[in-house]
Amino acid sequence: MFWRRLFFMFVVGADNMQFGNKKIDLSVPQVMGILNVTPDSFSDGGRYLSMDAALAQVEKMVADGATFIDVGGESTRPGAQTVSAQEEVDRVCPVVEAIHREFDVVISVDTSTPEVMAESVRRGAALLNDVRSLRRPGALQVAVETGVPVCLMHMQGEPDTMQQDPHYDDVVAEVRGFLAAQVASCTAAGIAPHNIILDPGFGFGKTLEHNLRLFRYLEHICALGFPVLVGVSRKTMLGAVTGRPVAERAVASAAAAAMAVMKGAVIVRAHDVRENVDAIKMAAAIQGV
Ligand code: YH5
Repeated sequence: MFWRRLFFMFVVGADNMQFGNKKIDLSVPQVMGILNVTPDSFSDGGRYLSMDAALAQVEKMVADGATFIDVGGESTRPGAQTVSAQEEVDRVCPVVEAIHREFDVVISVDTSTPEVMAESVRRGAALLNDVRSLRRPGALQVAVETGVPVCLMHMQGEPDTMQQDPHYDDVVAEVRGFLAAQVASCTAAGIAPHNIILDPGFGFGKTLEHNLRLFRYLEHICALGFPVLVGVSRKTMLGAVTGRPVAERAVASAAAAAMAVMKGAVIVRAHDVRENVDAIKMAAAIQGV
């Protein structure tokens, strides 16, 4: 797998990945803008999402240079309410459909729910981003059937309890081993290797020390030979280092994004698209890509 990818990169040329009808060159780092569609994000105070507000944010992120928009309707915060599959479909899919109609951007869905995956792809999503790595019953099967690329992320435990005393003997080796095993089961089930993106899952069942160590050795994750996506934007680890509240973490996010790209990541998942685009452009220019 690794050698095949290396052959493609150096002999065949540009490292393109197909998302629906769009080819994205992942030899150039790209930003994935985050769109939360949980009721606390764009609500009018009630439980209904304001579609206009959501689309205005997408418009801004696309204008700021986002290649992907990641639409998520399930909060993975500890203590967050679990939502039914139907409720998640109702939150996410109309937004996916509207983005697909109005913007020329790759739509990703941040979901672990097979019903949301299937319906989102029907309405124009071209990437399945699953923090549970397709381990929910039915998710892997649906992902295979849709044929779209998938992002497989490492998480220790489940969101509700994952930050209660996470433990690793060797965080880098364990995350790498988990991702390699997920690649094996996904390819065995019929997902094409060229449709796989990997993510070490910063903040998902990891202490500050685990996150920093994993970031320090991010090259070891990239060495698996798949495109790597990194999501550190505004996360608690940045607050722990800088002492800043979540609304003031854009600079720290962009700095970390540049570091991730220097270590080989190709997609950065971010709230502050403009800042992150500039940061990774500098990283890419210095690297010579
Ligand atoms: C990710 O890393 N993360 S949702 C806590 C925060 C800020 C942000 C309080 N989905 C990832 O963004 N998908 C999420 O500070 C993701 N990789 C991938 N692939 C959590 C989130 C966040 C949590």
